[in-house]
Amino acid sequence: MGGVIQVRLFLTLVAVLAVFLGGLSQVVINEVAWGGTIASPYDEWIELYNPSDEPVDLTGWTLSWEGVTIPLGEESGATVVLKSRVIEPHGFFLLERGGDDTVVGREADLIYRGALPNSGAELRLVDPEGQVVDTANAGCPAGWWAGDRGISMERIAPDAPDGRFTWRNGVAGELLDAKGNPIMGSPGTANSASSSHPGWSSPSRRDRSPGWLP
Ligand SMILES: [Ca+2]
Repeated sequence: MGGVIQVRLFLTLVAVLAVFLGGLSQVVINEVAWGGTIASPYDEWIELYNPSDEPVDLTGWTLSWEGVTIPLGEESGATVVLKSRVIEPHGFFLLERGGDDTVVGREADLIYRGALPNSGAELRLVDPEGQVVDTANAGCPAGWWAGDRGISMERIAPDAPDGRFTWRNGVAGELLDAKGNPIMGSPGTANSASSSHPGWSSPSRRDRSPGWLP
């Protein structure tokens, strides 16, 4: 009998801890331009999004994939220039590769070095405690779930889980690349697919159902 109570107590503690961590871990990898822009395949960029009502200080956080680790809160390693450490509530954080000319009309929050391989990679967003807060492209057997050369891979909603059915190709918006072509994606702004998937705006990521499909 005592054993049953102990198991129940343990499960309750696990559930409380999961809710607590879930409430803290809300920044997501929202868009990945692994194929660069029409101007250049070198001109890659990545967008993070903070769906919460509180600003998030990224000091101590990293974004990484195989062979590349980008400190988000300090200029070291793959981080060349850091212009902002904080993501505002419902705000975006734009990482541009190599320089600030990758996306014209939207200043980068961080400039990094390192390539996203066309053969695919798993991106991992890690908080100061070492917790993996979010992933992008995890489990993809080859290449990427979406995107192409010059076309971004965008999450259909910030609370959508990382998976086969939750990434789409970016579409042309108002921002331009280094040669004046439209960016096929939405760096620093809401993803085009978000408006067509309002059902994904659940109160929190932990409430999502694995059965959800578009
Ligand atoms: Ca976007």
